[in-house]
Amino acid sequence: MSAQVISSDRSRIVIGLGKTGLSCARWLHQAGLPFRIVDTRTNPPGLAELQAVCPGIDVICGPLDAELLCQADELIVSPGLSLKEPAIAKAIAAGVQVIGDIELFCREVTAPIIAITGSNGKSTVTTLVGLMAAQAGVDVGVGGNIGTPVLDMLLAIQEQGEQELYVLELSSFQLETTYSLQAVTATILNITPDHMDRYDNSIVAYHRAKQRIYHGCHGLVFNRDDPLTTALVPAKTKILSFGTGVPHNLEDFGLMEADGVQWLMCGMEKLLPVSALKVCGLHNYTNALAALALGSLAGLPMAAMLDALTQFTGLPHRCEWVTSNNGVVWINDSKATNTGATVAAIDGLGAELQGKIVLIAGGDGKGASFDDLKPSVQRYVRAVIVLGKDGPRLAKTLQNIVAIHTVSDMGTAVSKAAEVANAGDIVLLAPACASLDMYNSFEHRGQIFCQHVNKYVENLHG
Ligand code: UMA
Ligand code: ADP
Repeated sequence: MSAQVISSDRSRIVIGLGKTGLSCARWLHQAGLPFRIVDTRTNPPGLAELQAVCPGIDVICGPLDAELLCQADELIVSPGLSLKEPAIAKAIAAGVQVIGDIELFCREVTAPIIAITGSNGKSTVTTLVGLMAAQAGVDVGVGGNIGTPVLDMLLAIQEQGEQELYVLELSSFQLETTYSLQAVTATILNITPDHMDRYDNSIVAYHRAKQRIYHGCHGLVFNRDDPLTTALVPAKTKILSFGTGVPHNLEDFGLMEADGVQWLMCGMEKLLPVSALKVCGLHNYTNALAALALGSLAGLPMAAMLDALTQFTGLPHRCEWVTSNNGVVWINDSKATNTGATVAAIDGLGAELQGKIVLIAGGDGKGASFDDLKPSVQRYVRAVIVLGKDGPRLAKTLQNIVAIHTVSDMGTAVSKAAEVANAGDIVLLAPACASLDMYNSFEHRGQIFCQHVNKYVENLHG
């Protein structure tokens, strides 16, 4: 732990009582630091647990009170709330300090941090780097936007001691309130529009938030295929790149075809044929290359990294094989919550397919345009089955290039897909939208899809 101690005489307010707010409460409570909690919801999800863990803590639910926030010295804001919320904006204007859970974490740990952001592929790359480090015998902690709040990892330190390395998935929201990251290695994997509802439809504002990951970093990994992932950094910063082309120099990572075999490359060295990976699609090959670049800048041995790569079977709800029936393969990519992810899934699967893709899509489009889907849909998709809040907008965007079927629930989407798919096709759930208009989470949406698919196949076989 660093010597930087958080002052105990500050008036501190934690805003939000979801996973992050609860972890902040646990951390501050065990540190003996006074705080209050506010949440805009009348019954926030963490309320019962908070009362059990830190009884007597002052919790204020309902609309944010600007006057209360302006009186605080420090606000610890959860990522789900925008800093543009009027009461928070007013407090910032009044000079109140605003930080997030990642900032608290960074101020406390001394072990190196590998930090990963991007529009898509974050969880896959974060998991891969964590597995690579573990395979190399490093005591590693993996957390952040991927699901484990970082302050819960800090609490574990008190019992087990600090780990040797932390691998953090960071969202643009978390980066907005982080100042002291100074990662040993940081990356932006790619930038395509996401969360446009939080960034006033401005890719510039979203990009600016993502770029904060590079502040004070010692090593930087960028994507050669996406110029938005690079940054101006001091000359002493070590820089590596990855991309789908042949690497430009001996330490960079890329792909190369030799005698009909596609290889993961480091410079001119063939590392592994892509056929040795258990995940498929060009986007997953670039995820593997990004993880190799991050691991190698952090000093992980190549043999252990390659072992981890060949063992990795992919995360649930990311281009996950569900079943195959009558020559039709069913794939669950519920985590494709923006157009960039859906394009990657369609292109990745479509390129290696005999038949066509029947796409199930729709949900909450978070204010983004669906135009970027058009070329991939035109090339690889037989029909699109749309549902959810932005289903009609999606249908309107794609209506002149592909057959559209509008449905109101996942069960009907699955039976319609079965009706229009031919042998050799893939039915792909890759919604290009968040799930919260109809489901609790992308996992919930994926589970409901899988249940309907499995029920349909069971019924077929009597
Ligand atoms: N909310 C309110 N009022 C409040 C506080 C929150 O209405 O006072 C709403 C938010 O608008 C949001 C929801 O509650 O819709 C959850 O917000 P939160 O900040 O409480 O979220 P947590 O439960 O703390 O979970 C957060 C991340 N969620 C978000 O950023 C929305 C989780 O990422 C992350 O795993 C967790 O912290 C641990 O770090 C989820 C996510 O969807 C998976 N992230 C986005 C993404 O990946 O695209 C950024
Ligand atoms: P994130 O954590 O950024 O949401 P995930 O690793 O969970 O990323 O993958 C989410 C979805 O994004 C996947 O289901 C897949 O459709 C798509 N995807 C994964 N990797 C990439 C990539 N490198 N480029 C574009 N899309 C990707």
